[in-house]
Amino acid sequence: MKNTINILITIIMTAGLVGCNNSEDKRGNGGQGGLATNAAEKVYVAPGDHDEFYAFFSGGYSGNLTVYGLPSGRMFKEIPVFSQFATSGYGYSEETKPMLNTSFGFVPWDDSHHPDISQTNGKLDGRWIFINGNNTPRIARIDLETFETEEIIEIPNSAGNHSSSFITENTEYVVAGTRFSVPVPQRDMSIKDYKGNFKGAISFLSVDQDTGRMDIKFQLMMPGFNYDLSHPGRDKSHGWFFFTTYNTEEANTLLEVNASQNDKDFIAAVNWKLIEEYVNNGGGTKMPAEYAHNVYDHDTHAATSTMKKEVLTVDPTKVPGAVYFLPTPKSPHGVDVDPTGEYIIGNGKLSADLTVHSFTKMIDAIEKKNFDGEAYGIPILKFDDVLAGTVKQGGLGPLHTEFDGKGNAYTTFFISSEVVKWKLGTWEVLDRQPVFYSVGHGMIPGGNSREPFGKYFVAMNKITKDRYLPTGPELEHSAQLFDITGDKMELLLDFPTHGEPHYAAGIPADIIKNNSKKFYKLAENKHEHATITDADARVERKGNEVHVYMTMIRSHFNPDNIEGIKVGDKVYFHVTNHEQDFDVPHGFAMIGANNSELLIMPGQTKTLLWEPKKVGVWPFYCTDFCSALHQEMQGYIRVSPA
Ligand code: CUK
Ligand code: CUA
Repeated sequence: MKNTINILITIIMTAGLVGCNNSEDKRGNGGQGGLATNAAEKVYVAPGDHDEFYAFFSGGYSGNLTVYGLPSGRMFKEIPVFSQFATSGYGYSEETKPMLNTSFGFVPWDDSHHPDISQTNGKLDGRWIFINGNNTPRIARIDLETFETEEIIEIPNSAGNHSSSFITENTEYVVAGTRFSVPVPQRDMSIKDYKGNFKGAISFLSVDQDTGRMDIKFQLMMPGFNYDLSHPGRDKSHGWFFFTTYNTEEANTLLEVNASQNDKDFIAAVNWKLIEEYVNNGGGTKMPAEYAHNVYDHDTHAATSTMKKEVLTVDPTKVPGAVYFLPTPKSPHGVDVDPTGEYIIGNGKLSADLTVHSFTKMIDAIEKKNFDGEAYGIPILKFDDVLAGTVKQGGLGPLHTEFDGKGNAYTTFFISSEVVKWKLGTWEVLDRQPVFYSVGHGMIPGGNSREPFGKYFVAMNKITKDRYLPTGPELEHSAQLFDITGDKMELLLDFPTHGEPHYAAGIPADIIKNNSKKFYKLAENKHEHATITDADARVERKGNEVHVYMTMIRSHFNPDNIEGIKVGDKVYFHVTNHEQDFDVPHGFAMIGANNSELLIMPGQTKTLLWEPKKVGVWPFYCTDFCSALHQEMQGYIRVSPA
């Protein structure tokens, strides 16, 4: 019977996707939803004026983070995080290569899904933004003064770090999860023996409040389910963290019929404060685990990579009261906690309804020890004991919920391509608007904090189809901006995004714009190969390694004629930008270099490795049009036979 239901759902999903392709008249209401009559006025940011919000969109398979303005939908920057980025030389320059180091070696790509901005007392504070790498499990921290990736830490014992990088309300912890449970420690074993033998590690990374540095405080070794998404408790539920699970059947092949046999999977409620106490009192077991911890230093303008050797693990059954399971229907995807911390919303992606659990009822049920058995020693709470309510007829394929801070919730529905606004507590549907098409996450600035800025809702749609001029088979994804200040959501704007944004984090521009760094002070440059005065510009040979200490300023390089280089040498160009003003970068490009160019900010030093293959006289030049004499910013290197 259940298999039949699943097959039915598959049919509905397919039909939903086909349905959303129906080419209605895009000028009519069918293609524009509830378009505001004064939409243009509401998104218009006059030339020279600034947007009200920053919005940071994850890049999905681009591995990066893009910065947009709201309400204009203008893209300001792409911040390289997990992927090599030739535009700035990130991951190509000698200084940034260590950022992409892992226990698997150099991994210059990842799949980034969920950015989250640091908080203090449950409010956005704009110090840092964190983002997960899904594929080779990692978490990155980006500094919001420099908008540069400062730290990447690998997560051992896990695979598919998807339920990440959500943070607790004082940025005490950033969390990492395991979408794909794996043998821990990794070993050669039969895949068929998955059930009962694989583990799902949930990692809590402490964050140093001064430097932002992350450290894996402990890993909770959970049963081998798929831990999909997570959300921290807020306010009254601060101290708890909630994780959705699917495949609680522990099937080793997830053809739909196998993975969705259970009518209900779980939301795992983790009392991290209790585990923190247990660990601080010497609890937990250290186990060998290799993982890279990469840190970029803004004084030396260079990254270092350290390979860590062990991690502290915690068996949840050893800490009574630390973990409970809340039954939640139909393979929940997103889990979201409202700003008061009372409601825990599980979005069963194969369901039409939303399940809302009550934190207060959960605590009561725990106190009464009213359990519905256990799974691997972890108590299962009774569904009816923890249920606060059900949002009926919401739509089809609910994925994620955001909050406006005024008692309303906004849930995205992938299959029925719509956003549904509903009331917390009464579960009444207040409004629904179509989106084009198949929305994943939505985002309200601060929407996952205690104090959302409930002015705009951004829908991040998976399918673009006919929304823009066609660009061949490959299209950028489409975002849609809604005004949510009235009773009904009003569509204001479509804009393309970059890569595949799964989630975004928005913040009022005022919180960060005045702290944004303008340039690096040359006098404070502690790069080991910096050239601070022109008199120090030089070429040094050490065996077959040649170090060129080069300076650049409008509009010349020093030195600009270099001889004495031989085929087979390793030439390191350490280039220091001597400009001391906002927005005067210079570039450095070398013919035949098999990496990239460098884009060097004022006061900064970057290094390009060049291994000349051919005898001759070879030019290099500045890649950024920096002055009227930009074209004069060039030089030559003479390469002689080995
Ligand atoms: S996920 Cu992509 S739509 Cu990675 Cu948060 Cu749900
Ligand atoms: Cu420097 Cu162009």
